[in-house]
Amino acid sequence: MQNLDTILKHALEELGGIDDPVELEQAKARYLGKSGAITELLKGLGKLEPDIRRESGARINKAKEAIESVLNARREAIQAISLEKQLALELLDVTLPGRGQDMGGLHPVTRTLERIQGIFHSLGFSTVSGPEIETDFYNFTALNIPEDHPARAMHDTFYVDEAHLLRTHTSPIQIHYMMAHEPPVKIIAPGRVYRVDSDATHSPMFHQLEILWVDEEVNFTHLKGVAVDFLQRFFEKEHLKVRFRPSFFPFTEPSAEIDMGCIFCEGKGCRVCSHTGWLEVGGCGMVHPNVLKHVGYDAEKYLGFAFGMGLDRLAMLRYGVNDLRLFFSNDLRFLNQFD
Ligand code: 2NL
Repeated sequence: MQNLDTILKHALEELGGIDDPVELEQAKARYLGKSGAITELLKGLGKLEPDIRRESGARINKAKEAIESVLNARREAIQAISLEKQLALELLDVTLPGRGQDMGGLHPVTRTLERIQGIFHSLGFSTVSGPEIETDFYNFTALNIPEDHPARAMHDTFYVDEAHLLRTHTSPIQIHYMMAHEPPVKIIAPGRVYRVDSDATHSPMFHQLEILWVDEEVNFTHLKGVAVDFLQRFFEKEHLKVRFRPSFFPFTEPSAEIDMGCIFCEGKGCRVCSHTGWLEVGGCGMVHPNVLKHVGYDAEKYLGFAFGMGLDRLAMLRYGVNDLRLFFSNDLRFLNQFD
């Protein structure tokens, strides 16, 4: 029985120092396996006197239990260490749920343009585009804007070099188109335009939209009909009031400003319409004969109307946005509202 104490002491010492699972099972076999040290002692019990057998059996079983409990504790500790190691290795847990895919959305100005195009296409107009870098001729001269006109000044126009500039309006798109096509011309020209200007209502880059119809018998009533129909459909107000105020543009004669009843106060007067009950939405007129001549059209035979509007301004009115810069700052808190 001196032997049992030695075996137990060795077993506890040995098992306590093992940190490999295979080694642990091999050590277990040496003590508790078929011919393990403890098992051999149990086998020898049969040869002993009943009294001594009972006492020895109890002692051996107690030792066996002690070994088993250390063994279990070691097994758990080894497992915990190995899990710890594995987690450190697998920093990327591919079993976690993914972040999900956010759906993209169209920019409010793009949505406004698509809506506007839908209306004009239904009236038989086609969309055309043109270059953003222009020459003096397409941006000014062809549009009957004189050499000394203030719009040509450096402080209004971005010049690329002596001969090139960033278009200040979408009108040159229509000059290109008319020089390449004979009437009838029935087009809308949307696009980016650039001016040296920046505050809550002006951005150095903004969007315009112009409408042009040239044919043998186009007159101001066609202009009124198209403009009024467009505004009523765009703002979804069948009885929206529209008025035409005399104005001046070098490229149209006669010219007018287009106003519509304020959609925020229904004409009663509010901050948005400066308490006038009216909102300015654009300018228009009959194409000046000099413009027709510059593109090579017979100004005796053809007439046309044109009107222009700020696309960003239409988007602001439609969505109730009060700062133009929100459209161009790419702030997702703003843009996500349009998804
Ligand atoms: C405005 C005013 C306007 C036009 C644009 C035009 C184009 C050609 C010939 C004649 Cl090719 N006119 N465009 C005419 C009158 C007004 O725009 O307030 N735009 C935001």
